[in-house]
Amino acid sequence: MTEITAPKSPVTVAEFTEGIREQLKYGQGVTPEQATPADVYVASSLVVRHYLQDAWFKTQQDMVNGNTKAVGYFSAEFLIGKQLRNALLNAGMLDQFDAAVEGLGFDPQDVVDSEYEPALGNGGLGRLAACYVDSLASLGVPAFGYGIQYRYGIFRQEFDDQGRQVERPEYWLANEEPWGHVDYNRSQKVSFGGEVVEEDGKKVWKPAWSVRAVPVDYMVPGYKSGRVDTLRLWSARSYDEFDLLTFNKSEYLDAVKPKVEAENISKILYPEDSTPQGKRLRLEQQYFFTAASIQDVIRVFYPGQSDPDLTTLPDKITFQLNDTHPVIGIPELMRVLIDEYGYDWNTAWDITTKTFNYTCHTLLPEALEVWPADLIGELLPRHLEIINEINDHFLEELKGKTRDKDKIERMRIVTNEENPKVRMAYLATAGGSHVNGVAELHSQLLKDVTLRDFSDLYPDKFSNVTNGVTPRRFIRLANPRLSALITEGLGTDKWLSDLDLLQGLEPLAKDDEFVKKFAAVKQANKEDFAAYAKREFGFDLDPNTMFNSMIKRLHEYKRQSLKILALIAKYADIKSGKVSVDDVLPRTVIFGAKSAPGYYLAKMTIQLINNVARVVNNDPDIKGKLHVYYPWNYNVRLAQHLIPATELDEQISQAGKEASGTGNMKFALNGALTVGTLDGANVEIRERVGAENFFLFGMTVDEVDALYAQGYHPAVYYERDPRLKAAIDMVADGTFSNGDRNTYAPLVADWLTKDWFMTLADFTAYCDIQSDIEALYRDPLEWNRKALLNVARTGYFSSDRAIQDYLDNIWHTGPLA
Ligand code: OAK
Repeated sequence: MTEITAPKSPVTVAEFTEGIREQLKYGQGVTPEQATPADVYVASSLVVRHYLQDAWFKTQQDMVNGNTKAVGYFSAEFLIGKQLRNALLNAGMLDQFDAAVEGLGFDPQDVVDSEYEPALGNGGLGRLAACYVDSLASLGVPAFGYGIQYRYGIFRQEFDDQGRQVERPEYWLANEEPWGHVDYNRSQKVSFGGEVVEEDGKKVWKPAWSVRAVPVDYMVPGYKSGRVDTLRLWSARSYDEFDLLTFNKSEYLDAVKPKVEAENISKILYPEDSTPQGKRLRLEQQYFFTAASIQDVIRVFYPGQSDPDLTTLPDKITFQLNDTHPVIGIPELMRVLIDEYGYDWNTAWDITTKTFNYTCHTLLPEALEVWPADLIGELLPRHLEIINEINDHFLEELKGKTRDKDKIERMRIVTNEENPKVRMAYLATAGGSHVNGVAELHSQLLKDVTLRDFSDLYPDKFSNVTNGVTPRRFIRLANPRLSALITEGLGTDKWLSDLDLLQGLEPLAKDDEFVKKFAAVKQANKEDFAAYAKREFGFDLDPNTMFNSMIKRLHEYKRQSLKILALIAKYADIKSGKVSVDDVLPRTVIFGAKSAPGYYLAKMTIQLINNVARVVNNDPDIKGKLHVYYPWNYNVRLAQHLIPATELDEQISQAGKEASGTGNMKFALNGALTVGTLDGANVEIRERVGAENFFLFGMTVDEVDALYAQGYHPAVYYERDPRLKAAIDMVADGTFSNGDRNTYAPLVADWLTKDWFMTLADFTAYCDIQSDIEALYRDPLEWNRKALLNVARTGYFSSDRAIQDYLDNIWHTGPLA
């Protein structure tokens, strides 16, 4: 058994200081007197990396030599957020850093703030992947996160003078980035296009062009585990800098074209989230990173072997496909096994299906990726052949399982039509061992609806792993005050690696003095957030109002419209005198959300929210009782500031549409109460915190289905509830568009005639629950008691528990010895 020690860390502040001085001198070429906070940031990051290096080596060596199966987490997105503080925490160097930096005359906050946030994801799926690699390393499990190092991450959101979203490029690599280690010597070749020919009775793919996949490695230090895993993000480079022949003719742009085209592959993250797309470049990206990763795994686990025994691959590593984006990896592994290593079909299929598993993260049918077979054939002709063959074998297998011909037809991986399509979710389900959803309700709906035929015939493949979030980033780093109070209450800080220990806070909810301390933490966090919002956005938040947040992607199903309509209804009531402003509970509503650039109604909703903010915040009749703020460019950093300061969290999607949600977990763990529907993980959060500590409203999945079946007419609800009518009329009459009735006409028309996610049908219930919320808020002790119970009872939603579930039920592996 190998003995594991915690990562070697600079025990003294003096050592950390000396490390920074050295890096400033030899790395940055500046003296401490000349250094800027950004220089100190780079130097400090390199010091941390330096101290983690041995543990990183050792983890890799033990992984290759050890007897524990590793995990390869394949994801098109890793929304990792800022690295420095997280690495310091996990490596046990936070205090040394603070003291060293202060000793050199810098404010640690300024240094940390110099880091540019890598925004390599759109939302939930990408942030989950980042939490999962943190937990894998913290549990001591050998793992690779495999993805793409996009040159441009999710766009930087700005608002124009009309309140509309404007997308700006997010060039996060503009400054020195000390975390990514570019490893040119371990690059891989990834090829595209061309044709398949027969040579000696064998299929041979003759690609037309290739790109060089260069790994950029990020350390993933485990929290107190002594282990450092690897996040390997591929960057696309050209093999040919330029075409000399063309260049000689002085056609510079043409000459560099191949380089530009190759490098385009990793240039930009697609800004879609749960919305359809079908871009060739996206397929290129998907193949690029999965192909490079599969070759890399063979290089790492079978070093120097020209004839490796790849039947052992499933014992060495298991691949988790984070939604369908990396599913092209399945035919790629088949191709590698058959064409490059000479395995027969059945052996290759056995290895492949034992190696892959698939997690689905959506319930929206339009978000399930389907690729035109033609496009796959053009880019990856050999893969299309293999996919067709997988389809044929699969249909044969189905014939042995059922006589229901319609069912077999419905389950085709490749559709039977003039322009056939490849259903990636079906390919993933057929080509792997396990399929899981991300919350109990979601996993159930996958079995009952989305993948019903598959679950009928392969019931054992299906399971659930309810999502989780890392307590290191989202409690300890985001909310140091609450962390200190939890540690005080429990008498230990072990909860950071065993979040179930939070249950120990339960008795303290009866202790008024403790509850008051808890309330004081929240109040201080609100004040901090107000100062931050002033600094960053120029907003004037009043920390003596209720802080009510809704942060997530802007999507119709998430129903930001419901929130804004309810707010407008309240405003209308005050304006019309139905409600006296003096009776209104002071509330600050904070939105954070990006919309996909081409999503018309979502973008119009952003504009509406901004204009409601403009009107309401400046209306003297409101006497400051209602405020709306929409900080632009919602990202991980903003989440870390806002979540600890929030008292009421909105999880108000239409039941049956939000696969899980992870913001809901972060808020509950930071002592916010939730107003929500029975959707995604809300269901499990409510079960755990208790119905009396959760504001439930709205239709259930069954009620939604019944209403659709019966025929949904949103205008009926508009006529029925005068509050709703007043709110919609106010949007329609130009109150929020300087009198222009056209601005929001498409949104109003959609609400009244389509309202696909039944915002109007849930409006009355949503407004009604507000009186419960406000009555409780008027009793601060009771509110905080319930909020504390939310903290005490949500330890289950740690990503450590989620990863343990994957280890036990799907990956069948564990920590290194
Ligand atoms: C993105 C692209 C395609 C399909 C799904 C997504 C996505 O981000 N889904 C989100 O995943 C989160 C993590 O599992 C869930 O919490 C969200 O409910 C889900 O929308």
